[in-house]
Amino acid sequence: MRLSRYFLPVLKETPSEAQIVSHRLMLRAGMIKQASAGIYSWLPLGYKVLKRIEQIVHEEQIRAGHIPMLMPTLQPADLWRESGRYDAYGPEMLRIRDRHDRDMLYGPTNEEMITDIFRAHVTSYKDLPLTLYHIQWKFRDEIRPRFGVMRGREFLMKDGYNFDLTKEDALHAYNRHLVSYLRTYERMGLQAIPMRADSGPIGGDDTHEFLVLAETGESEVFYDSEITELRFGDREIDYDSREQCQAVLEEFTSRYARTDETHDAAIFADIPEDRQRVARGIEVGQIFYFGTKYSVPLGALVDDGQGGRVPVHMGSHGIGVSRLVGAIIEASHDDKGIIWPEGVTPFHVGIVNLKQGDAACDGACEDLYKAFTAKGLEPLYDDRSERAGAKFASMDLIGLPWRVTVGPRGLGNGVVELTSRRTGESEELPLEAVVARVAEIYAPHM
Ligand code: 5CA
Repeated sequence: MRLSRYFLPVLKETPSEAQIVSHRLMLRAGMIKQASAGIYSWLPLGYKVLKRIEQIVHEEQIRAGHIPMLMPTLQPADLWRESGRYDAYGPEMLRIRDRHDRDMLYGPTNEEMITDIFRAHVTSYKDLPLTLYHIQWKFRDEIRPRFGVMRGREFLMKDGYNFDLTKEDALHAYNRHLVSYLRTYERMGLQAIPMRADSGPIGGDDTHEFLVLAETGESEVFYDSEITELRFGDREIDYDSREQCQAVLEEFTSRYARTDETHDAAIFADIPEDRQRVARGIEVGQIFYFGTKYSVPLGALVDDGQGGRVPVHMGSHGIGVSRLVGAIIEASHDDKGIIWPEGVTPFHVGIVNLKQGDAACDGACEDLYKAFTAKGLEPLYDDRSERAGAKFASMDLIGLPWRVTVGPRGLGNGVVELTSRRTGESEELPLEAVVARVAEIYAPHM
């Protein structure tokens, strides 16, 4: 993409309405524009990051054996009357009446709708296990939408639902989700710690939230500092293996880590004092096992192969896709702007032309642009006739992890400069070498 042809409405002033850094930076970098409280348009740069996050979520869900689909945003109220949640959900649910006076709602989550699809089509244990998921906009009429996309009213969620014959099978699905979530967040450059939590309106006994530690997080968390040393890394896992998935769950829940809802001061006090941590975190996902809470009232039964019909065991599993954009920025920025992890960056590399209109500089930038593109990388070429300082400031603000600077002096020596946004360190390389170097950096992320 050439910046002169792009739509990147960066703001010079710091918006006064934004209280936390991710919200400020998303507005300043021209990623979002508020439409009304807690409802945002995703401008091109923000939309690109959102799509990258979605793509990682899809890849990791499919890797775990889960099946993508798409359910609508509007749901009939009658389904929620069947489960008993139509009244229970309260004022967070946006209720709508259509022209035929039918009660509808903008879905805050999809347990009822997916169970309705399941009961219409699945009648036998032979079709289990089954995990379906979608990535779809949700609406929760939050009393205090704030912090930009962090606590929105309309927000994008990945929500998945498992259907299993037995509790043991459903707990395997729970563990499988835990493993796939660990991989998902690490690919985004995040450490998200599973913490024992409360199930709230979704229900059930077993639930973990995934928290990214950040001072601006809305949740108070208590943990043993040893848990922050755990990494999933690039280990291979067989998602069908109960033992392997269970072992990962045990490893990642072997140290104390809880949100304030389930915090137990007595157990916490037993952790050596120098390892006790009280901090704040951003909840970027949650997994639930709730057994037959929805399958019983909605009548989602299967024949069990032994002459009986039994309600299926279920769980649901959510990732806050749009919230993640803010969470990643909270975890990765400096006073100049955003620093995107390679896994989610909107463009792989920025090209800054220090002397627009100079034949050698323009030619070298065009060559780089073509060479990066041929390697499957997306460059953002700042081809505007701006001062170098302004070009650097924009690049720093929008946070591409790598920048190539092309100037007449370097070109005279046959080199351009490759700079890391994270460390600020630069190295001078010939054109072909810089392309190979950037391609090598991104190889694990392609
Ligand atoms: N049905 C279950 C799992 S699919 C469910 O709805 N879980 S949830 O309520 O925990 O939401 C899943 C994730 O969505 C949360 O972990 C959080 O990251 C994100 N989320 C929830 N509310 C908001 C909101 N108001 N704005 C942005 N993201 C949100």
